[in-house]
Amino acid sequence: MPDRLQIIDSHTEGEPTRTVVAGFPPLKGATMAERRESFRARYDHLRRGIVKEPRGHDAVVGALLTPPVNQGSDAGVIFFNDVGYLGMCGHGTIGVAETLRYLGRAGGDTVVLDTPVGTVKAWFEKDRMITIENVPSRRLTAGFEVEVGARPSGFPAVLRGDLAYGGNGFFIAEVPLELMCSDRLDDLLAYTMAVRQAMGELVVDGVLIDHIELYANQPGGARNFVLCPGRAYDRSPCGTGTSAKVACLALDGHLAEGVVWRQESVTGGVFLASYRWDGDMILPRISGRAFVTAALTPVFDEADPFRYGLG
Ligand code: PYC
Repeated sequence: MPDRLQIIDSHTEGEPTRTVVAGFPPLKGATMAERRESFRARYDHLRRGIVKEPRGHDAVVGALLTPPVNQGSDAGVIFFNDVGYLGMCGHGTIGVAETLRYLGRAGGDTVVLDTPVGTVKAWFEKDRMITIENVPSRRLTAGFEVEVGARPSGFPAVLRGDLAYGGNGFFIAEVPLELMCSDRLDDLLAYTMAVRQAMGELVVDGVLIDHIELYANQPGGARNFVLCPGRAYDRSPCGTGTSAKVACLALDGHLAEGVVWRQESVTGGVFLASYRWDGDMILPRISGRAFVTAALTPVFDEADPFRYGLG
């Protein structure tokens, strides 16, 4: 068991990514999905110790770098959070690309990363922007309806929207713009938790719907709030959530290929999104900025009862 890891912290449009760049034990598996299972089975205590309190907090998304599994890829990455593991992570991919650039490990203008749900590409653009091309994204169900019981004042009793996939599973529904503001953050959190509770554990086409995305349209795009698995909300507009949204817009004929959709989070972070068709697949592109905030060497002291996290 390692007693030290090397970590680079960054944030992407406000949402933290904690990238483990060295010191983690090698994972078994020929695919990233197998390696994620090996992580879960053997080292879940390290996941907790890296992202949970007292070393982290519930909004931190971890990213473990591994050797790549596919020819032509630069690295593998497994994303995780305070409650478990993610398929893909859009803000996290931008954070990892910036981290590799910071470490001088990015090579050229692009970084190709293998994830448990597919290979994604990131490229560096001007003004510190990084664009990623995500895994194929799609709608799973249109017109899905949830009745929400106890809820903060002004929030709808019935929500209707799309179940969609953008590397993770989302329920995406519209609410009035006046609710989508930082003054109502506590209410947005309480409401989306109530929505998730009302939905129960829902799996559609093998996709677990574990993110709730509320949005309100505004000129050129939307403002959103995304509840992640657990009790944290995404401070960024959520890359996989924006991908799922863009897929639904494409399928409804509301966004043409290559046209930019501006997705703003309730806390003010912005992603510029578009998509391209590849045969019958929708490949979303998400652009945003990440900044390195710290280089850490966490210590796991055997005498510390909370070295692997609280709870
Ligand atoms: O950006 O895809 C994302 C994401 C998922 C969970 C938190 N951020």
